[in-house]
Amino acid sequence: MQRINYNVMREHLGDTPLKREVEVQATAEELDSLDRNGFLIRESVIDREWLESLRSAIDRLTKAEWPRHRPAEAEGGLPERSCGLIFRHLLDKDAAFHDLLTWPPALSVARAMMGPLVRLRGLSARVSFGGKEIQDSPWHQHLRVVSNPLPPWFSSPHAIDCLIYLDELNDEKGALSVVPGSHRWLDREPPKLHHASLPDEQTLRLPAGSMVIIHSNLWHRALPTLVGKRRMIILAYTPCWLRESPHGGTAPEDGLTLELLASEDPEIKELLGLEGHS
Ligand SMILES: O=C(O)CCC(=O)C(=O)O
Ligand SMILES: [Fe+2]
Repeated sequence: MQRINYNVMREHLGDTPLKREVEVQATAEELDSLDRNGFLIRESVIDREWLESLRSAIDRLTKAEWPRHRPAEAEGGLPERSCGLIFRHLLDKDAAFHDLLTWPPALSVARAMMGPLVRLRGLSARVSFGGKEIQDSPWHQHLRVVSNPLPPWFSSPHAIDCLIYLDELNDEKGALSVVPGSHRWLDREPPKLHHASLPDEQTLRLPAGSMVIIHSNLWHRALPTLVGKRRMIILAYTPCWLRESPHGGTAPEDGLTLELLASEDPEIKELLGLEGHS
């Protein structure tokens, strides 16, 4: 654990400098490894009670959104392979997810890597099942904005995805593979629709309630769910002057995010992308 005292320099605007003290829930060596390898493992960081509450919230969402996500199932017209079910805008859909927004094990690491001013890029979930079509994800990365050639003032994209596993990450449920260091590769992208192994991949297996923090451009894939149900949440942060994820369209207008905003807390507004940059 270490403390970073950030001072955002904006005195020329007549404001006092914005001071922000961050108690980072990671050691300097862990942050260095996250920078170099692109991922950091947090084993069993979610306690039983919170895990049960998050699982129930995901189960409620699965039930509510099933017909919209799986219309073909009723007609027997399933594809041979899919990602399973992806839910977006979780803050709007169930208050059980609200504590994730400022959860220090994730947010403090985001602020240690990207500075004090970060915002939510997205809060989504993926649920996959065994015994249906193959449900997995091919190799991919999340910030697909890198051009060839790279111009001199290219802004290297940075964001962090906290992959939170509500069920055990194992071979039955589908492990997670990553290619260490691949978030730094600006001259290539993951092979298209590629599901098989890649050289130097590392496959992670972890207890339920664990988190893997990745740079959003780390090459990664989820292996197929063979048995039962696999539930995971993706909590993503990016510097606050960047935009939220375009996936999933605009958020519901009268969603539960309004409850969070009702507190008028400037930090919450900043995390939701409404303040913090000038
Ligand atoms: O399910 C996983 O382990 C990873 C999911 C993922 O990479 C994604 O949905 O972008
Ligand atoms: Fe992903």
